[in-house]
Amino acid sequence: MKQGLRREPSGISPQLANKNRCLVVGVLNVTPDSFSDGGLFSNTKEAVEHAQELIHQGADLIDVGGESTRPGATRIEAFEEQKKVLPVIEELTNLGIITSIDTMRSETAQEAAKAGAQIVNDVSGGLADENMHKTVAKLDLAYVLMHWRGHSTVMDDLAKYSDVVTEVLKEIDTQVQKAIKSGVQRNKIVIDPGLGFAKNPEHNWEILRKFEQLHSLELPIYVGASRKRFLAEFSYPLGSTDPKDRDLATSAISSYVSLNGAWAVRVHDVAGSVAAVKVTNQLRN
Ligand code: PMM
Repeated sequence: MKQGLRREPSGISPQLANKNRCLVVGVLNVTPDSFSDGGLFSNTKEAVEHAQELIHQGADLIDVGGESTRPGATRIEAFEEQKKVLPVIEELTNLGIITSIDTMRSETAQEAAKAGAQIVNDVSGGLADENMHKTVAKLDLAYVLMHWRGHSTVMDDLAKYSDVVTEVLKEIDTQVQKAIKSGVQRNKIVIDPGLGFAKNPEHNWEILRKFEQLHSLELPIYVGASRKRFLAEFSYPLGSTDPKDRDLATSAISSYVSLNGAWAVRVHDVAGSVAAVKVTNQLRN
């Protein structure tokens, strides 16, 4: 198998840069309704404890989000989002834990950066908030720019492609160019194909099968496959509909994308993906 070169963004903490392998990002959704861990960690103390547990399992950093992007989810107000994520980021920063902020809002990205977040993870790639790119440029942080076509209420209707990989790459490149025009340094950008966002299961599989084409933009690659619907048929126990039972399948995806040069995987079950990326790193080196 042809293995893609693993790229990483510049300006990230040496703690991350020195790993020299696919990073494992632990998901911390401080939301009442995220589809996979919804409601469990919605107060600061519990959220911080869960993040510490993920770090204990080997997570390299924690992605903190306050707004659900579950299919069909409705939006919350910015102040509500910030009320949930900012105390958690502040506390994790005080504990020496590296965080990214999962938000589509420039204002939340800015406040999260003040609280200590080191990476902005924007599932809309700058499409949801016209000030996001300018804000990221000013903050001078690494920026995960995900492929996105519309908010959760409409995204399933937007899953129409004649050639999914080509179109996703073209749309990502458009946003990359816009970000650069707004002052974001190209070497701070990480791209993400946005599995499950305006994509049906077959679209996700097609993107994964043709993963090496994602390297054509010569930017680091981030992958969020964890517990998503397209893994449902590979649940264990077989036939389970509980998203947690997609963790073994998620680890299999982590092995595959790590072997193919992903910069990072975003996962709920950290232990499985840490084992996966460490094993595949042996094979890559
Ligand atoms: N997926 C979710 C949330 N944030 N961020 C990036 N960069 N990529 C993703 O695929 C992604 C994301 C949705 O999953 P969740 O509700 O389980 O957190």
